Amino acid sequence: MTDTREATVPDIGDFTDVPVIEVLVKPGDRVEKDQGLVTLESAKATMEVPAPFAGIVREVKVKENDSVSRGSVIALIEAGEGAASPPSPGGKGVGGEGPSPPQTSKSAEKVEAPKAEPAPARAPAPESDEKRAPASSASTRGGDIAPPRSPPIPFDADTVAPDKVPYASPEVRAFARELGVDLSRVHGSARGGRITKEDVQAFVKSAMAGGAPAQVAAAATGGGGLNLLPWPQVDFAKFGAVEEKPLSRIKKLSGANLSRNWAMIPHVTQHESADVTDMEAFRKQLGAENKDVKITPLVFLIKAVVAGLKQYPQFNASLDASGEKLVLKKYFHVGIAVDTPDGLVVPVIRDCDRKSLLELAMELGELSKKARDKKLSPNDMSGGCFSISSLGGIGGTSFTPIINAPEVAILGVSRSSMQPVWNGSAFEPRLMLPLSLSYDHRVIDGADAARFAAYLARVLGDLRRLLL
Ligand code: CAO
Repeated sequence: MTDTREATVPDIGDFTDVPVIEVLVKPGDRVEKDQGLVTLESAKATMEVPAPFAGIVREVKVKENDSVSRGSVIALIEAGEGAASPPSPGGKGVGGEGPSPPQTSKSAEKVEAPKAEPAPARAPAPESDEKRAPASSASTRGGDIAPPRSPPIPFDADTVAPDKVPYASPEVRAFARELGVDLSRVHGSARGGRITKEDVQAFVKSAMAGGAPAQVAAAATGGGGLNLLPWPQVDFAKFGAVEEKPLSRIKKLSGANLSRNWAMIPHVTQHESADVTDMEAFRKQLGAENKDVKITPLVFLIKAVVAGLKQYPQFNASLDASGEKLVLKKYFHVGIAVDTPDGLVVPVIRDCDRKSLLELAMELGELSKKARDKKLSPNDMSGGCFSISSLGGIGGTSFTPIINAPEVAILGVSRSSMQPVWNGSAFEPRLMLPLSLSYDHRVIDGADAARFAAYLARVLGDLRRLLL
């Protein structure tokens, strides 16, 4: 007896009617648990809906450009390692057009796929088709193993309104990425506004002739507007033994974000130092009283940052898409950079102004674990107002963190150390915490940054100020 079940869209946060931009399997394909079935492109991120179990795809229920929400059925999968499979319907298969397999949804049991895997919002460097993982040549009893894929193509919701998701095939998207073209700016000439390769080419031509905004024209001509030399091509093996190791998916995606932010935001970093001797004594006392939760200096920093954002609202802001207006936020969601084996991610703790130190400590522990277990959802990583990047558990005396756009500032924290501090008549040993505040100089003046950083130092030096 066969065991055919439905694979459905899992919890994808607040999104509904999310477009399917790629169908990754066809009837007859053998899939492993967690292998991507389709790629969805929400307003915040691109995500794959993974297979909830291993088996043979019997029917694909969606096609490109369909819209799905939580619970929508993506495919019928016959569960199990040894599921017998009919031959794959010769190359045509995606979009559920192939012949229906014997088991249908009538007998299918609903199984929600594991949480969709998010991809940070920005495209990784394009990979040529040849460089992608080799297409499967292995034919198993169950059919073809769908080849491992390059990361989904992300969607930058910060520059594109959700109702303007660019309508283009994966090939056209890859082509646009290669040329550095933002598809949201390309007019689609095909039916229903679909963007063709020719549309992208025409756009690039127009950009080169000065018909597109400067940044796009610059990207399309390969220089990012900076008139840069090409990247050095070096055969390192000429100089000694080498080994090649592909960058992780998170590294590729966050790398693209970091490059954009570094290149497009005029960063300045203000360094400050806070006397945390008393704070540290209080932290130790709290830790002794609450052994079930780890209370690190970071939670005090979150509290101090929230107080700073209230005092200096221009730090709790973003430039709007036109770059001419500041959007001031009345909520206090703080992003925390978390180091994971695969790279950096920034989950967000919401409503930090309404949470106690202990609540923040618990949530920080949960989010860091979720990040390291690769379980963060797009929702966990969106909505941040300001980020903190703490390297205090590792070391260092200062660094220059990169702003997490569209935020306008980020606080870097290094390791506290005992320093001799002059108290007016003698040197006293005090525990000093180095702070590095990077800010977007288009939005924040140097004097305000110095005030904000000094304010943080004052609050951390005397936590009673949080009550003011
Ligand atoms: N000074 C001195 N000690 C510090 C400290 C500081 N500024 N910050 C943390 N510590 C201590 C903690 O108290 C803890 O000590 P105990 O184990 O004795 O209690 C130890 O260092 C380890 O702390 P932690 O790193 O586990 O916890 P955290 O709350 O400070 O940080 C997290 C949590 C998730 C932010 C952190 O683990 C992490 O991933 N940091 C890296 C972030 C990163 O990569 N940033 C760079 C991004 S590039 O801009």
